Amino acid sequence: MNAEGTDTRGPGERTDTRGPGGRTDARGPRRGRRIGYRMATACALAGAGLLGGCGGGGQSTLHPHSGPAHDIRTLWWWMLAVAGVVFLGAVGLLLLAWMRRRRPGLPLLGEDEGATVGLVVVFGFVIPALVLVALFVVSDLGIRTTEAPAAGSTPLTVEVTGHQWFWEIRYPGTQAVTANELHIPVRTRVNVITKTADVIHSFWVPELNRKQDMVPGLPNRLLLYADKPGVYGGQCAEFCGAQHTHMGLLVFADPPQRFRSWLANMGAARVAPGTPTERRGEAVFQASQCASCHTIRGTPARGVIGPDLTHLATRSTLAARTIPNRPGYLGGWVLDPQHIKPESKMPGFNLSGPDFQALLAYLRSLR
Ligand code: HEC
Ligand SMILES: [Cu+2]
Repeated sequence: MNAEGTDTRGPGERTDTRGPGGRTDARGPRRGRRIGYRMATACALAGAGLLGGCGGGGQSTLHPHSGPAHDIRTLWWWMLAVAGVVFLGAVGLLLLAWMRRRRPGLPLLGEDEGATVGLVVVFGFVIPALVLVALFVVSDLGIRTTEAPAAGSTPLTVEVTGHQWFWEIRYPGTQAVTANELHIPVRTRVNVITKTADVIHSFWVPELNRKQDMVPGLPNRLLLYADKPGVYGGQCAEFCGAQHTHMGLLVFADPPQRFRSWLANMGAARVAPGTPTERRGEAVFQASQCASCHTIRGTPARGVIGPDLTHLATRSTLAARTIPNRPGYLGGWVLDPQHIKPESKMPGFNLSGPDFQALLAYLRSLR
């Protein structure tokens, strides 16, 4: 690309309006090309932004992947259409009023006071009331598919508990506990029980179903179903404090076989450390307060303030989808979580080189 100020032509060339290329203006095509580059860059950036919105772990209500989400999208388009008609009607009346601003009375009706009052009643009350009641009936009573599944009607139940600011995930009937990455078998109705350990959160996976609040002392239920394998993004949808934005989750809809082996692994205790470094790392973990907040099944670590780390290395993201689960990020998180998620309940740790490396090796081994 040719940036401003890199013109290498000599002064003579500038006045030569008929160069070897047959150009009539030495500047014209260049400037044109520059603008072209800018347009291309702008388009590429805009495109990247759009793709970012619908790439892996998509999170758009307009890309449904289940029956309930389809119904929600249909309702969304209907609401937009109805709102559009009402809006255009109001704008039309405003334009009409403006065009006739110098003429007394109403078109067709003249200066009849009764007609004026009638119009105010119709447009100000009757039409809005009809439209709002109709949309209410359709959205609140019409969509049955988004309802919580009847008790015992699903082959699988998952318990998701909201914490400031991560999701704890349990599979009743198994030992499996994990965080922020919920796996379900594809094309299977799953009953999600939503709970909270502190404030009100809201569980929302837009491509699969509606939102479900997590209210203290009142477990709720939500149906999760994915019609094709994939990864679907979710987000806490109820403001819950400083790091509400960084309370994301991923739903993996796996083929049944893969789901079963994933669940079996999640239910097992941690893989015992295989190397001296990993063994040293486990000792550092037990000695550095980590164990007072985190559980690693198969070790004395039984803390419940932070996420269960028994199979940490199987997750693709850390800290509720805030950073990728890669060595550099993991190390950065352990040393200074407050930089990544200010106010989160995990303090930073000032660990020395070899201890720190051993701890990281151990955490990376928790498959
Ligand atoms: C005072 C409690 C506390 C202590 C002590 C603590 N943590 Fe945490 N930890 C948390 C909380 C809470 C989170 C969740 C933060 C979030 O996502 O908002 C967390 C998250 C993590 C995560 C990311 C897990 C995931 O799946 O996203 C790792 C890894 C981790 N801690 C490792 C450690 C290690 C290693 C130590 C010891 C050096 C430690 N923690 C000490 C509370 C603690
Ligand atoms: Cu929340």
